[in-house]
Amino acid sequence: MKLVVIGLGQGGSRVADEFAHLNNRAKSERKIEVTPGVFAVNTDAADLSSLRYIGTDYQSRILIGGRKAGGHGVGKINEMGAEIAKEDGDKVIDAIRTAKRFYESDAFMLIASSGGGTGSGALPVITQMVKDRYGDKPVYALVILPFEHEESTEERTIYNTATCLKSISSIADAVFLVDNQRFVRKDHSLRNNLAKINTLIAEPFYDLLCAGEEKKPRFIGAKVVDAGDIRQTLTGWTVIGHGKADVATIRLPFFQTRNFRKKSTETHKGIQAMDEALSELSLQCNPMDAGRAMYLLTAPHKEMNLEIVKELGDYIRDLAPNAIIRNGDYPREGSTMNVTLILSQFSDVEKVRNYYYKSTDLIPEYQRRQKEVETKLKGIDEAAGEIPSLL
Ligand SMILES: Nc1nc2c(ncn2[C@@H]2O[C@H](COP(=O)(O)OP(=O)(O)OP(=O)(O)O)[C@@H](O)[C@H]2O)c(=O)[nH]1
Ligand SMILES: [Mg+2]
Repeated sequence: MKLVVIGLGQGGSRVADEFAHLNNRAKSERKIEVTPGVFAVNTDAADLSSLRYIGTDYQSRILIGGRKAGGHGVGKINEMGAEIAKEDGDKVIDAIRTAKRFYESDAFMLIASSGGGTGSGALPVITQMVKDRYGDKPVYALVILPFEHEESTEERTIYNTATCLKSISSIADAVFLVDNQRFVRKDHSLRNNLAKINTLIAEPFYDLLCAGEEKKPRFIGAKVVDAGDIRQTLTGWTVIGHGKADVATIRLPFFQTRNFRKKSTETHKGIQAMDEALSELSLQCNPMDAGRAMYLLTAPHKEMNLEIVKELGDYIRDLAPNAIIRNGDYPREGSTMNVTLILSQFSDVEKVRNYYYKSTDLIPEYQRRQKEVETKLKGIDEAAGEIPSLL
């Protein structure tokens, strides 16, 4: 599958930059292309300059809100991010249109963090514009949810997240949820290592995007996962995970026979990779609530067999009994067995529900503060009443 990727705001642009990196990898390691266009959009000029892989021209790194934001962001006010996107969104649409290879793409992927101002506000607005303009291609969103410490110290983060999620879920064909906090769970040092987290966010998409683009017969699986399968799977709230198991073994001659123990070891490795994919899902969720699922097994040819694919299917069926399950295999060289797992069409996501509850409680407080600011401003205006104006 080929994606046009658009990163919005700081977090969104940096993760989009990782997709541009994945594309470079796909080109050099596999001679295929997975992202014919990658763009970064921000109100902050310095953030745009610090990207590494996205083209450096003004059509690839797009500065919006020039006058309003002065090139310095919108300071977490996502209403302002949305307003600027409405005014300057044409710049993004123009850039997409002029991208040389845009017509080869199968879908759009728009990426933003929900807790800030620019990305959170611009995501639903630009998604809407892209959908209006290119209605025939699916438009997916990837939303990066804030760390726990941000939620507890700054309630605006929760409010931004709730408004962003509500707005994007009504427009995008599917919304990938990625929880920053998930990456800190195992490795606490990651809290201060956003670059590493960004790599981990993009990584699970690598095999998934490459599988259907392969041209060399020896890398084409018995059941290829192509853009059509992915499109059929992705709808509504969605999570993704990736896991791998090492299959490098010393190959003694008697091991190459049809030894049943060897076969069960392979199946075991497949389950091990699937377990890791499940525990590494981009957001903690209950698979019972998923309406669709897809898994892709990527492994050396000789390590793959129908039995593993079937075992993995049975495993997922037990965990997600309400889901329509799709699968595929992708033979590659190397010594690892990889599982990419997508769960989609969630009927319930506890974390999203909690954002909505918490920010509903915040609305009266925000309205009170807004009124207070207005009254104070009025007071100062009144005090200036008799002073002559220079205008
Ligand atoms: N994973 C990840 N999260 C990030 C990154 N940068 C910021 N965030 C998260 O994104 C949220 C803040 O949003 P930003 O993306 O910085 O904000 P913005 O869209 O640039 O908007 P403003 O700066 O307010 O104009 C917080 O929850 C951060 O933890 C990043 O590079 N990677
Ligand atoms: Mg910013």
